[in-house]
Amino acid sequence: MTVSTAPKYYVTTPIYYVNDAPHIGHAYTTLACDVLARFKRLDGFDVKFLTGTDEHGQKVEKSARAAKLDPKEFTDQVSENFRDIALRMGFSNDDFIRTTEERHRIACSAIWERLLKNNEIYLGSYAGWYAVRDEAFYADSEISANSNGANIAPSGAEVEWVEEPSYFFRLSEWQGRLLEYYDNHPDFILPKSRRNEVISFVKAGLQDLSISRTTFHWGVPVPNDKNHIMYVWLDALTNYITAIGFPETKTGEYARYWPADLHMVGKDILRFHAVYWPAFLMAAGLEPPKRVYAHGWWTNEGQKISKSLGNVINPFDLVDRYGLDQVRYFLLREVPFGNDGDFSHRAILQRANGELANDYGNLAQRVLSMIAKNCGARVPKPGQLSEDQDEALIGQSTALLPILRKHMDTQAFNEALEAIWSVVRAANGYVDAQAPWKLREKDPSRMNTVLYILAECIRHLAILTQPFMPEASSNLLDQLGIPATERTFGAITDEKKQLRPGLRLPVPKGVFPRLIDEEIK
Ligand code: ME8
Repeated sequence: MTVSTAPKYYVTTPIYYVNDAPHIGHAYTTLACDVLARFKRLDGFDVKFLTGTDEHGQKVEKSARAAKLDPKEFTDQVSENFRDIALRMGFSNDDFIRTTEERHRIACSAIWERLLKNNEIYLGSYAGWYAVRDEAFYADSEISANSNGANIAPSGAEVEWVEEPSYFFRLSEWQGRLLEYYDNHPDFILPKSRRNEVISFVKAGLQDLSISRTTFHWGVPVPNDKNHIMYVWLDALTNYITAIGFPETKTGEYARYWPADLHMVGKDILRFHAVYWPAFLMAAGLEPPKRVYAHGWWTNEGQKISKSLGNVINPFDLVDRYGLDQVRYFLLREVPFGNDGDFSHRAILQRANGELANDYGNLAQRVLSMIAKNCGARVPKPGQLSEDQDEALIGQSTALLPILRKHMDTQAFNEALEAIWSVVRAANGYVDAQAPWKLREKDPSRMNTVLYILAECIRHLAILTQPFMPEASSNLLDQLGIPATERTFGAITDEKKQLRPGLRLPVPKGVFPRLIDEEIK
């Protein structure tokens, strides 16, 4: 067996409920993780990127019943949609976990046994509110009435009164250790505003948590008591360690990848990840993850996205309409990561045409066509470089990688893209200022230098945009004659990997078409 000496990076998405078809919100979270996974792989990390589906619980059981299917049959069908979306969006996940798999039952039983052994669980009975939509218990103080007189949780989900025997987790005893953990790990919860919310919640005091149910049966059986199934959130959260071979902790993937570097989640499920999960783990004698990032919420043209409003954005349709790279770029560029965002067709069209077709696409197209026409379709040989013009642009291009590393390590995707675009704009400015088309007769050697500098700048850009826009970037790298082995970030820092003058280039073709949408004026 070869042991990798590369640093590791373990990133996870939430596992999605299979009660519904995947929509843009699910695609968004997984996209963010995909971009990070691709970035880290190109940067030499040994990456594990996990996504999957959450298939137990009352909500899924109810949906199966509504579809007149047995829950297993239903989850088999709907889980496929999430695999399909991963394929269509170009996600590079290394594993896809389903909580109905045997490996997961084994891991859930093992974490339960550890909690039991450590005296973290006791049998009692639960009487209180439960929201099936959120699969969450709520305190009396959190409940209000909506305009129809129904009782609702702060999330807006309707709650029902539940009374049943239940095992409890001694969450109330973890307040101090959780606060200490947040204190010692200031970047455990990002963004900062969300961290503060979690800290206030924990400071207000924690109740013991009901972690088993007896009134329905679609779940993982509690190992010591067959009348109970495990609470779906304890079951679901455990997926992050199931996928790396838990309960084996000493060797193999768990030893290599745990603690996870990042659990990416939406703000709706932060409490489960930043309070319950680290408490479960610490109580089971396991390490908490290194970071939970809670991103914001997408609305559609100003409205909440919901099936009942009929405004669910289907990512398949979006990709068909605008192209994969355009959708990937838009989602991460439009909104500062962490904030809420509003989807609009006009906005995606503007970005696809303005920033992709005009700024980036045109830059590449202009330069590659000039090389094809004026340099015999070969990488031109540069002459003497001028410090303030040529070296300035190359300097800006090579300075990008450390800037991007910094932004990616805080999940600031929009800032990473802005940094890349500042170089795209600088390169376009350089084309206009140098006007290489005017140098053909007058000073061909200078023209060669200018085109070489631009080609080198595009090489940097295309390598660095691969995580965001894999198709167009790889297309550009093909057009620059860059072999597959020279597309990692190592090729940016290694001077020997610079474009070799004389290399024959293929016929250039545009990578970002201008989009016309008849429905948008
Ligand atoms: O909560 N905007 O699954 P879920 C942005 N199974 N992101 C959105 C979104 C929107 N409008 N809608 C959904 C569950 N999301 C549990 C998770 S993890 C151990 C168990 C994304 O299918 C966002 O990431 O309801 C959110 O947290 C997640 O989908 C909820 O997916």
